[in-house]
Amino acid sequence: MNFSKVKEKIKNGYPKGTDRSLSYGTAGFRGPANNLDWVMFRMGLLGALRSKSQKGRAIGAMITASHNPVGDNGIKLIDPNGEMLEASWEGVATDLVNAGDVDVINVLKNIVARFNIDASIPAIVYVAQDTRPSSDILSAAVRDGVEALGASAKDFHLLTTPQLHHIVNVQNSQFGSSDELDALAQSSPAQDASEEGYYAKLSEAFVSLLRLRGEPSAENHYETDIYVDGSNGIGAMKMASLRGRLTGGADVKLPTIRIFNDGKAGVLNEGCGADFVKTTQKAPKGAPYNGGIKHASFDGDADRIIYFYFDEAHAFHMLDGDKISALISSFFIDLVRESGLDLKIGVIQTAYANGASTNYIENVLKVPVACVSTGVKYLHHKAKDYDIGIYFEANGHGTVLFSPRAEHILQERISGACGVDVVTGNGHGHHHRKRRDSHVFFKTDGDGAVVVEEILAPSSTECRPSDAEQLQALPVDDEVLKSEEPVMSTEEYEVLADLPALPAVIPKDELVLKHEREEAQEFALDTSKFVPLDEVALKLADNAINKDNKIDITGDASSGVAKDEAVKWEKDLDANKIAGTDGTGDLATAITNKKKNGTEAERLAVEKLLLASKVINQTVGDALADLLLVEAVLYLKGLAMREWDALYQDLPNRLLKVKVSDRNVVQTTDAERKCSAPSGLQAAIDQAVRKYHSGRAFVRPSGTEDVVRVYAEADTQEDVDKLAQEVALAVFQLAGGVGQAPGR
Ligand code: G16
Repeated sequence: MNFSKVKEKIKNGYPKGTDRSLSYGTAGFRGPANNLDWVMFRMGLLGALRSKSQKGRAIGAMITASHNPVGDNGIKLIDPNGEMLEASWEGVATDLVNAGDVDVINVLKNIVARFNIDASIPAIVYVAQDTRPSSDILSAAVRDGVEALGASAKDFHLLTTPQLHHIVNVQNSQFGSSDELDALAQSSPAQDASEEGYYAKLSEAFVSLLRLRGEPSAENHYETDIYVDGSNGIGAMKMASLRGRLTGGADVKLPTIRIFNDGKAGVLNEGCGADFVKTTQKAPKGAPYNGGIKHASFDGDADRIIYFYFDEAHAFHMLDGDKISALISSFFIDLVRESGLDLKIGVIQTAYANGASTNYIENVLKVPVACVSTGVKYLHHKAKDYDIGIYFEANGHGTVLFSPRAEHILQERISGACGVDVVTGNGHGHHHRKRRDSHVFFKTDGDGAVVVEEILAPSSTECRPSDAEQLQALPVDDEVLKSEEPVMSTEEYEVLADLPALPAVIPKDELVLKHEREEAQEFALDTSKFVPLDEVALKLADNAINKDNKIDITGDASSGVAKDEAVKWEKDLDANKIAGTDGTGDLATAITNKKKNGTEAERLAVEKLLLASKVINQTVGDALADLLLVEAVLYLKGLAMREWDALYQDLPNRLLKVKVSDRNVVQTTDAERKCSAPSGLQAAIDQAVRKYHSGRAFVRPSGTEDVVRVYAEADTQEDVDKLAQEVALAVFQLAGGVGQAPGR
């Protein structure tokens, strides 16, 4: 790799601007904008290397300081999947930025060696910026860095942070996991990897989701008008563009969105925006005080959203990230229950979550809650443990993640597929047929009978333990037998056989269900013949009924019914008498009817889940997408703001910040709920907390500003204000506070 241009640029354009050590924090690098051009240049270099290390996939570089004052700026890098930069590269970024000018080339060489980077791979970095006055010049510095390494930079100019995440994700997902990326691939941007593609995806899914409401009941209290505080930033501009794409027919009532703090007059984040509303618990300037009308505030780069409204007495009520999380969780848990699907839902919060919200989600909604450290990367990571992982920070930063398994199941349900192939082979080796993503592995025994070896299925509900038995027992259609031709090699079979097993084990036949995996799709074979599982079930039920005129409905092979479903049925029906007592005289018809009746509600729930998964931005928290999702949920549930607000009552809380000479002297543990340094601080916090009923408090160093944050909660506002003051004073005294002591 040729570094001569880098050397020259450092010397003549981007000398290091500080001796202070910087670190790539929760939101990349951030600080006063007048001393950041050299950081940007180095991040351009890093973006180019990261792209090369990812086989030339596009990397994002977003220039923003989000909620910080207008004089600050910053940069966050985005990985090829559209998510935050991988944690191991954060340290690399920190090392590169802290290197002296003369050491930069060596650090770059080390990165190339450490990650085994092929310098010849063409690289590309997608650059975008928020509306800060300093963003133009800093964007040019990033692009200079990218180009100094011979890579290309594509400038998207003004975007919200989540829009860039989305575009990077879409651009790269067209290549799947293919290794064959080259310059040609990069220069062919995916059609929808664009701002326009973003609007199209969100608006289409949103309007389609609203259409699923059906006739509103008399009880519908949805408020159509919403006022959006754009924090005088990029969110205002992009909300206006999105609003322009929201069109529907007479069958759907779209929200009327009005935007204020749109940047035409006010200053970015000054007295407005999500951070201001959350921390001061006050309305932003410019909010129209119309009783009962709903408002939403975005932050400076539109990745956070906070709702609020005024009641008839013009009193202010805030609905923060926790309330959004509670609303969305109740929506998703209801839909999952209605769909009858086996999808695991979880909610992720941080220590900032109001205790009342955790209590509501865990004890009323019965959804498990996990607590992790502040910073979207931690929440995002944890959310991947679930099929539907809902994460929101109290500050309004959050989204919902659908696992590949969940998306697959939903897609399968919607396309009406619950099918697997049943095919026999020629008696040698293992054979495999596939319809969509269900795979059956089988072999033939000496007599030519089918022995099902295992089923690789998208989910345990799609292909249940009893299915294997059903397939074994199924009289295989001669036609299907004859049509079989593709054969898998034993080696291919073994690759698949190594896939991790689901917990569900079929004891009788020692068959193991396995997760559908990307690799398996490689073996997709042309199939025209298959036997849907429902048909298998009915056929077997028929067989069973013909044989002894009764059916065991507890989920054994002959019933063709999933165990949990069977248990449900058993409560309603006397299994042994079913054919005679339900009036149909035919169990197969009874089963068909039962399935049909259940299906409409289930299908509607599945459709809603699928569309909701498209309304949201699954790469990162997104104020625009979150606004659409919240509006859709309120619309479908027919809820007014006050009804949403009444889900639970927030415990009074207070957020303060304390200026200290070095915020890193404060260290935390237990997802930031306990303070491990400086010594004595946690004891002081404990002592203060003990004095107040329902008291809770913690402190943590900010990742984006030079301060230590204090959070407190208690039974009354008066008590919580006192508690927060006491804790802030302890921080000031024990952690090197500067300036005026809190409360003095
Ligand atoms: C950034 C992160 C958020 C995090 C916030 C915390 O927000 O993206 O996940 O909650 O920082 O800030 P601090 O560490 O200062 O408390 P943003 O919106 O500023 O990018």
